[in-house]
Amino acid sequence: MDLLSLEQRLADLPLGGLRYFDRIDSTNLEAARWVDEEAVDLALVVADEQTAGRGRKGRKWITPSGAALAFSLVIRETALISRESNLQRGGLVRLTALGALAVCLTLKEEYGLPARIKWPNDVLVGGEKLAGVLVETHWYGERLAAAILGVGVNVSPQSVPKNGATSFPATCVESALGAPVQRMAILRAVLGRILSWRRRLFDPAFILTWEENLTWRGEWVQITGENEKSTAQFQLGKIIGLDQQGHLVLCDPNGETFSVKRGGVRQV
Ligand code: BT5
Repeated sequence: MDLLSLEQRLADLPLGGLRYFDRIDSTNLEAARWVDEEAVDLALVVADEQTAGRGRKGRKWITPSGAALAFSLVIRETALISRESNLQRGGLVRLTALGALAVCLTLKEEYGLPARIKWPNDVLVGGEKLAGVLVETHWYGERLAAAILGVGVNVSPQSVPKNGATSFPATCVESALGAPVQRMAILRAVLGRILSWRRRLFDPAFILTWEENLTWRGEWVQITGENEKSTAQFQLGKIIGLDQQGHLVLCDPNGETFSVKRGGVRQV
């Protein structure tokens, strides 16, 4: 992977600029620095290797060289997410889902893999994590200046952290497929889907498609976050689907419905 071949490969996409690094701390951090230098909407940062890749809540994301995809897209059309009506409709959650859905649909449609989204931000194949999404916001005072949509995809087996290095089993595209794949082809396909679904972020079809691709629907899971009353740590529920804010909707063992805004799920 290098800047020239990336530029050629992505030439037909309406990107707001491209920065490529053989090695960087984190593409999300670089995108934030670029926002400070006035990055425009759809500016893209790609790295071959990350030395301080970021997961949610201060967790780490591992990206060794030559094996994975790590990129961040600057979203400056923040009206998209910060307009009051859109914030109430879960603008930022939808942006996280946009990344996960684009990876999930690419794996299904281009590679025939049975990919699923583990709410809210992971992409699984065969119950193992193959990609993660991290959306971070950049504020000037009280004004949302940009959102940064960061996506990491494990492509070849060297990208998969060793046993015990992750809290959840991990895999990669090539192991799931049993064949070599081109990182830039995946990047092109994921970006294409991000761009086309971004226009439909608040359409009913977006939540529906996201819901269709959720893993563990109809199954019992444990919540690893909070519900609307902040009391759902480890609460047991059967996944029903999503509401219009992109919150996960479940029913508890008494048949009562509840929703979860933040956190994650794990199988029981
Ligand atoms: C995520 O967080 O899954 C978000 C990952 C986002 C990474 C992209 S890469 C481009 C951009 N730049 C960045 O710096 N970040 C974004 P979370 O759900 O919190 O999962 C993190 C957990 O996943 C870690 O604590 C590990 O257990 C596990 N993990 C770390 N690296 C992994 C990998 N390569 N494959 C599978 N699991 C991994």
